[in-house]
Amino acid sequence: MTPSKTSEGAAATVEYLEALRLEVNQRLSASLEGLRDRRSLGAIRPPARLLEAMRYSLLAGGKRLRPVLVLVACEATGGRREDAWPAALAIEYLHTYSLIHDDLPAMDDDDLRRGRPTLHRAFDEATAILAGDALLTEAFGLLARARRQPARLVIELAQAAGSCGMVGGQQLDIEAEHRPRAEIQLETIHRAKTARLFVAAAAMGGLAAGAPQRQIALLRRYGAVVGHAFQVADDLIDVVGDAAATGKGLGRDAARGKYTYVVRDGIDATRCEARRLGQRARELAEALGERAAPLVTIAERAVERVA
Ligand code: GRG
Repeated sequence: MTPSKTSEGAAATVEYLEALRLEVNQRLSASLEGLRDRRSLGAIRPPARLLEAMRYSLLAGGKRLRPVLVLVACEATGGRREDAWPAALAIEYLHTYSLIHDDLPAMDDDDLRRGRPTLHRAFDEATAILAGDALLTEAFGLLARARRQPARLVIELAQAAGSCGMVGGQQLDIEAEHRPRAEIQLETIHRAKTARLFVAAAAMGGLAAGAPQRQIALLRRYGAVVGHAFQVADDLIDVVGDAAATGKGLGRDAARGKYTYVVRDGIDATRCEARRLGQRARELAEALGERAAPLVTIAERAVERVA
């Protein structure tokens, strides 16, 4: 029996993931400090209000799933964690930009995010748009400075986040609001909008490790299933979750008349699907061997809130 399969092993893995989450917070904070002193090619330093807005959202206490996934995917394929930090920080910058823009009046018009007022409510709409733009742009600056395969990392994140990925999925999601429900392909929307970033996180971990193609392909499959599981669980949590834990309140989808997995399939079938996807992600992680124990734990945790 491997250490991770004992209860002490599992507890140690959970502790390890928590330590990584805290280190992500520290490194995100330090990376913003680095921006404060940067003056590129004789231009200005970042304006204080813009930096303050970026900091407000970036350090608001998210779960840090995507950066932690980058780090443990790197280690699962034999890489050094140190080499994965640029990709880990970049994906959290990019994810935070997507949340800021998703909350804007032109999109979801939300008041709460990560347990406190959304950025456009706490600051103003223009600053929120610009802080999101700055985080998105700086994400690619971080990746370009990676020691190993920077161009491949840039391509991976650009494809995941752009018109064929998260932004494309967001557009489909908005268009779905005006379509008959029978025509809406929830899987297509969420594969692009949510799961594609998890695929990129896992793949970038493998790229930072210099892992062989076969392992990167396995990481991609794992990322796709974990990302899908995460979205199915997110739909369920909006109906049956713990309001305090979400940081954004419950019943938001229903209040907006949003078409979700729960609306389409019902609570029980959605819970069953979340469990099935969690189990599938576990199996894919196990195929990567013992070093992938943290990936197994992430698969379990993606759905444990609704299991
Ligand atoms: C506006 C370009 C653009 C894209 C928006 C990410 C996204 C696309 C929208 C967020 C809306 C949403 C509820 C998506 C479902 C799953 C999801 C991405 C939840 C938020 O991610 P968590 O739970 O958040 O990892 P934390 O705060 O923990 O980082």
